[in-house]
Amino acid sequence: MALKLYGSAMSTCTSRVLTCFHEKSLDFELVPVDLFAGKHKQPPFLAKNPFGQIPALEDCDLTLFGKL
Ligand SMILES: N[C@@H](CCC(=O)N[C@@H](CS)C(=O)NCC(=O)O)C(=O)O
Repeated sequence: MALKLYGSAMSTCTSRVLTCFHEKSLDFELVPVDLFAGKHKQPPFLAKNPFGQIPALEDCDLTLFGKL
């Protein structure tokens, strides 16, 4: 499976991406990031998105993320 979405289904920003994936019938894995436990501000996630915000999207070697 190539697409990995790091985020939380409870986050609007993540849900927006999930909606697009479903609309396009893409095969993906949702990797949960626990905002309430502050996991988005810890090194493993900051390696995906240095801004510490969900979601982050990995497609093989490519990582995409946004910032408000
Ligand atoms: N422009 C970004 C914004 C991402 C964003 O604001 N994520 C929020 C959750 S919906 C977040 O990570 N908030 C926690 C924080 O900023 O510490 C996008 O749309 O992906």
